[in-house]
Amino acid sequence: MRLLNLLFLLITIHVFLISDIKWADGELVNVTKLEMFVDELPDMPKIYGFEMKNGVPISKSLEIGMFMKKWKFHRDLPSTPVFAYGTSLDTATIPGPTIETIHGVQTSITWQNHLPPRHILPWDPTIPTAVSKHNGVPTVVHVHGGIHEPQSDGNANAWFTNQFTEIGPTWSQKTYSYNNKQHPGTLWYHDHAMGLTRVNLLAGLIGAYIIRDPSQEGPLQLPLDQPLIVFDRSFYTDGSIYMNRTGNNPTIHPTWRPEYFGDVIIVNGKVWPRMTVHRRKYRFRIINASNARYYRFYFTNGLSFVHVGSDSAYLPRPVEVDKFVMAPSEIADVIVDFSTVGYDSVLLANDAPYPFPSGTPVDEFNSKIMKFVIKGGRKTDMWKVPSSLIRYPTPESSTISTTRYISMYEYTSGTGEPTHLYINGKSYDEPATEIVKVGSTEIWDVINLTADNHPLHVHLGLLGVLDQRELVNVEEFKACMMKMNDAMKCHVENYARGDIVQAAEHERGWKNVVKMSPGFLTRVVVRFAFIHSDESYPFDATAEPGYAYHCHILDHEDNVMIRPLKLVS
Ligand SMILES: [Cu+2]
Repeated sequence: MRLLNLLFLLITIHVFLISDIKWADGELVNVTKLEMFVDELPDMPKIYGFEMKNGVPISKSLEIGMFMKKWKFHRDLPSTPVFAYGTSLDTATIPGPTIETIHGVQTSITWQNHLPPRHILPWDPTIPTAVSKHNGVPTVVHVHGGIHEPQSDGNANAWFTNQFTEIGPTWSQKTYSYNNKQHPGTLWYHDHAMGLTRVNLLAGLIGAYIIRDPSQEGPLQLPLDQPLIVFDRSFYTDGSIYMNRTGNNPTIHPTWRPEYFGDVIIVNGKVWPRMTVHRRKYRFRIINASNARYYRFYFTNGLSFVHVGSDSAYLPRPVEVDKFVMAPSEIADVIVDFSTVGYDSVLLANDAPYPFPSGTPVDEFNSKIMKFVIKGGRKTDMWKVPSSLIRYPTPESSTISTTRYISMYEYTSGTGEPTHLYINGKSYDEPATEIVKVGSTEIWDVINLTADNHPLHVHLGLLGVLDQRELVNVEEFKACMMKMNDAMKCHVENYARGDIVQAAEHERGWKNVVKMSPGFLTRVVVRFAFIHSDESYPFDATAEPGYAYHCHILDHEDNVMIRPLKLVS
């Protein structure tokens, strides 16, 4: 009898596990049925990475978990299973809590994986992927834009599963230390596990991280700020997140596709939300947390954006624009002045084709982002847009030690469908070729041989665009590069002599991500030192497991547009 009971129990467990494997399926939500602007924009909870002692901020240790829970993305959509960051299951949110830190005050975070044995989204074991031998979803957290020790940088192979039951080959510590000694600004944290970045972020593992420096920023008297984390998703009618279950080359990669695009646009965890604002200035820290979607933001009534920062760094002076493009992972720090608006509401809209720049035009749905409902009369607005902000050494004046070529390739199958993408014709596993000196500044000539724009992100370093040169006879050059994989031997100088295009004015400061136009050679200064002081890094940047640089279209990064970056002294 006991044996029978045991057998029954085993069968039950087996059936449970099998049913657990089943990923969401069925019919997609008809987006025309989702009414726009019915949910209020949430303000994500704040977690403080410091504490006050006798009026002075001192360092603090935090524990932040990753939880599976249900999240309500829209009034008329059933709750969605997600992976969410938070201090508890109850308080975890999509996006996760905003981590507030103070310049120069260390924050230590123990990231805890409380995720279930299996992923809620289909992933693809045929691309280089972190795979747990038993059960468990591999995760590892990267603070994007952070200048941190390699052991706390979120190396793709430093992953861990629930309770640290299993760890990746480069895992070294449970608690990450963030010194916060860099320039003040907007960063964001997200998962970075090998081959799972696109699904782990799609499931919800994203959040904002802010470094404030009251002595530098106080005198600017900028308006109070609000993060706006923007991403696109599609949903099944049962509320679960849609992720394709079949790849574009299913015989090679069963589920991987080159780009994920969703039907609806989500801001701070709500589909097409609305935010009630007063007639005054607001500061928005806009983070594009989409897997692959670019946005070209504009207000339908012509209201403008005043950029005060680009990615994590302030600009030397404000730059006013009517429209601007954001690639995945880019951050725009903008001021919007509602004080003189003659309307009761304004729409934030998008007209960027996908893939960018020459893909499908936007439709009625993915062209809408959110609505600002403007309440009341004109307020006395104490906030200012100062004529100058924070000036760092300009990218041009840097002392350059090395120039290197970085080439972006896309490979296709016999049917012409992309199978994988590489940087410099190499996979991630091949030894580091970008070996850079701590404290140095280099020029990277980035050659984009593909048809799409790619956002290049360099861990640890800061980027400054010099210019973009159009390639002439690009097919001839590409043929040579596909064969030789060597810009010098292929005489790049004979091809990089088309039109010279300058970066947009609001993108001429120090950045963490630079958009690489297709068919262009983009010259970028890469600095491996602080920009706000001459001090050296307060950690050993040469330690293992080193850093990485990669395309921030997550579906590209996973397969495998990412390369190791090694620092030496
Ligand atoms: Cu890419």
